This record gives sequence, structure tokens and C-alpha cells, in this order.
Amino acid sequence: MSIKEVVVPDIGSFKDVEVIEIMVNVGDSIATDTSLMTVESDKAAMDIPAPFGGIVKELKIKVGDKVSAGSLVLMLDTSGEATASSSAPVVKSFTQPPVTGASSEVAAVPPPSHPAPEVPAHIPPKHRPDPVAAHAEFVDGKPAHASPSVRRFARELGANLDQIKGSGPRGRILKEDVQNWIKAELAKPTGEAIGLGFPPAPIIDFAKFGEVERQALPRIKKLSGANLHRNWVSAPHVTQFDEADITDLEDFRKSMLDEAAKRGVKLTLLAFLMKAVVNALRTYPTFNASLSADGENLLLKKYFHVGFACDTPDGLVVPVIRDVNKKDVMEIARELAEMSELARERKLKVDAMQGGCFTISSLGGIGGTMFTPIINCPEVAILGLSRADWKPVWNKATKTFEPRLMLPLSLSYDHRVIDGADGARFTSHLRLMLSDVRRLLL
Ligand code: CAO
Repeated sequence: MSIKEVVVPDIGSFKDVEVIEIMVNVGDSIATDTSLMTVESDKAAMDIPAPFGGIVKELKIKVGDKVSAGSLVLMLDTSGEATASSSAPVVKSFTQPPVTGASSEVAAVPPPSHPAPEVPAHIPPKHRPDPVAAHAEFVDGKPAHASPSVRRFARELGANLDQIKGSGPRGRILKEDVQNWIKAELAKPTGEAIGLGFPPAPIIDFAKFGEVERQALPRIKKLSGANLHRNWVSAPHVTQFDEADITDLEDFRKSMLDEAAKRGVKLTLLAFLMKAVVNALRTYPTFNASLSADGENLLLKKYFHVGFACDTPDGLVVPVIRDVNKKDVMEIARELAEMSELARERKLKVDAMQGGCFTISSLGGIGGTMFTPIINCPEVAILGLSRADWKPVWNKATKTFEPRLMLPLSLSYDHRVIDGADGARFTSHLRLMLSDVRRLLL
């Protein structure tokens, strides 16, 4: 018998993330990349796949446990399997079942690059969990009385399983129980279900009015949707609009395109905006801050990590470029291109989306005149860029209108932290930076 330990892989700087679902049971025969469990932080849920196949001998975690990189997940008998997949690190095997506890003979699981099926299809039926016993996992030490998929369903809808009475065998909570609970909550007269005093949203059967197609929301959209909703409701937003004259900046950028291309870089406007934003953040440090959890203090950050909203086929993600103040425009442009590509190929690591101080959302390449971006809390401000356009601008000295390329700026900020006057000062500072490219170099 050859027993190997499987541990939590590098999951970025996430520590103590909660195990919300375990997809395998003792005795299951699993293959490489079978999803073993789902862990969830306040930002994202991720599946942990098996680094190699085998038979699960012992589970070392349970739902509700907190794990970090290196935490022991389970023991796998790999004697009937081929060696580890090429993506997994080399693994030493045990000849005896190891004792519980840390061991240096561990295998790191590669980070997941794609969502895993709810129940791994390659687990033979005889190894699948008993449909009734499947709920015998525990959440916070108490039986959840619901299967993992029902728990996930409830979590996505914000339903509290503690308050739901199960109608299934042995009182198990079924999907319909969750749906009925949600319907009952929504039907409450004053919108107390969401605590904001809204009247409940009507449940409408759209099929009564015409053909309707039901399309499941991608996972990223569900996660980011919940965060966007929370940020929109919890931070009092004000959006300051302005326009920056980027005529000279665009001339300069275009004059540098060939040189950048020789260095393998696509020199984009966004790279210059990153530099200008960091300059403004240094000048107005409250924009580079977060409110403490108790709302009593402002935490001023001495680093300048700037995120950018990136449109991917699965929804919006925000990669973060670190230490923008220490990088030149070429380096930033290179990173922007690399990270956008990784995001679109779903290969961006979790820690590449963490630690941002401020976010830029550019719709300039697509169109539109202005928009109101939603703050990426706990950051306190976000800059939206719309499409630059040629406009007649009055030149006081020559007393003539001149055609100038104007870039629309939309700065949303958290009014608990930033006053309107500072909002206007911040965009005025950006205007100044962007209208004179030499200032960006300072
Ligand atoms: N005004 C006019 N043109 C602009 C512009 C602007 N503000 N910004 C970019 N462009 C032009 C570029 O010059 C480029 O044109 P060429 O192909 O002729 O050179 C084109 O638009 C594409 O721009 P780009 O390759 O430089 O890409 P980008 O830096 O504008 O954007 C990224 C990169 C990742 C921000 C973008 O791909 C993206 O995902 N944008 C969407 C972000 C989003 O969804 N925000 C909304 C969040 S809230 O839901």
C-alpha cells in the first residue's frame, strides 16, 4: 500500500479560509483533478483538486474547518494509480499509513484553473456517498442536515439554513425547502427580509408575456454581484465627473509605440493613467486608505497597489498591479497585458486580485461618455475612464477654440471618508498630470 498526504496548495495570501464543502468520502476512488473540497474566503470560493488519483483512506478536515496553504486534507492510497500528474510536485510515498499530523512528505495541489463539477462524475456509484447520509457533514460543529449542493444553493441566495425546516428524509433540508423559505421571506410585507425597508420585489412569471430562456449566471458574476451589491449599498457613493486634455499625452504615447513594440510591449493609455493615479494618491493620501472595521479609524496605506477592472467572458475581475510607484510606464503596460490575458484565460491566481488600494475601470476602448463606477470596497475610491473624444476647447491666450482630445473621468468615492472638495481636487490633480506628460515623469 502506498499512502500519500494531500495538502492545501498555495492559495495566495489567504489564511484560515473556511472549508464549505467536501466532495469526497472515505473509500472514494478518485482521479487526478477530482475536486476534493471547496474553500471560501470573504472574496472568493475555490475548489481544491486532487493532485493525483487513488482511494481516499482518511479525511483530515471537515466542513467548517479553517485551512491555509499546507493544511493536511486527506490521505490517499495511490498503489493502484499511476504516478502523480506532471502538474503536481514530486511526491514521496509512505509504506505505512502515516500518523495524524504534519509531515514533510506532502504533495502540494496545483491551484484550480476551472470550476469543478458538483459531484465528480468519475466516482463510481458504489463509492458515492449514501444519499441520506451525505448530509452528515458538520457546519460549525453542528449537523447541517443538507447536502453540499443545497448548502451552496442556500448560501448563494443568502438563506440561513438554521431557520429552515427540512422536509426530506430524517428532516434533511431540500432545495425546495430553501426556495419556499426565500419565497416566504420575500412575501413579508415590509421588506424586512433584507433589512432595508424595501417593499418585496414581485416574483413575476415572465413566460406569461413571451418566450423566456433561463441562463445560469457564471460563478464569477454571482460572487462579484453580491460584492457589488454590498459595496453599492454600504458605501455612500458620490461620483465626480471631469475631463482631462490628453492631446499631448496621446501624441507622446503614439510616438513611443514602435519603441515599445520592439520591447514586446503594447503601450496603452491605461498604463499612463496608473502613473497619474499614483501621483494623485500620494498627494491625497485619504484616497489610498480604508476604513477600519469598526469605522473609527482611517488606515492609510504606504504602498500603491492599483487594480484594474477587466472584462472576461465569465464576468468582471480586478487584477492588481503592485507597487505602481516603483514601476515605469513600460513595465506597467507589460503587466497590464499579461494580467488581462491571464484573467481572460481564468489563470489569474487569487493573490493577484488582492491587496489593491484603488481601482481603475476603463471603458474607453468600448465607448460611452461617462459612467458611475462602484467602489471596490474596502477601497474608498475608483476611477472610471470613458472614451476620449475631440472637442473644441477655449484657449484664453489666443481667444480661439482649439480641437483637443478630452478624456472623461468619473471618480466615485466613499463620502464617509472623502469630502466633495477633495473629490474635485483629486480629479483636478489628475487633469493637471495628464495634460502635461512631463509631470508624470516626476
Ligand atoms: N478613449 C479612447 N480610446 C481608448 C481609450 C479611451 N479612454 N482607452 C483605450 N482606447 C483604445 C485604445 O487606444 C485601443 O485602440 P487601438 O486598438 O486602436 O490601439 C483600444 O481602445 C483598446 O484599448 P487597450 O488595448 O489599450 O485596452 P485598454 O487599456 O483600454 O483596456 C482593459 C484594458 C483590461 C481595461 C479592458 O480590456 C477591459 O477589460 N475593459 C472593461 C473594463 C470594465 O468592464 N469596466 C467596467 C467595470 S463596472 O462593470
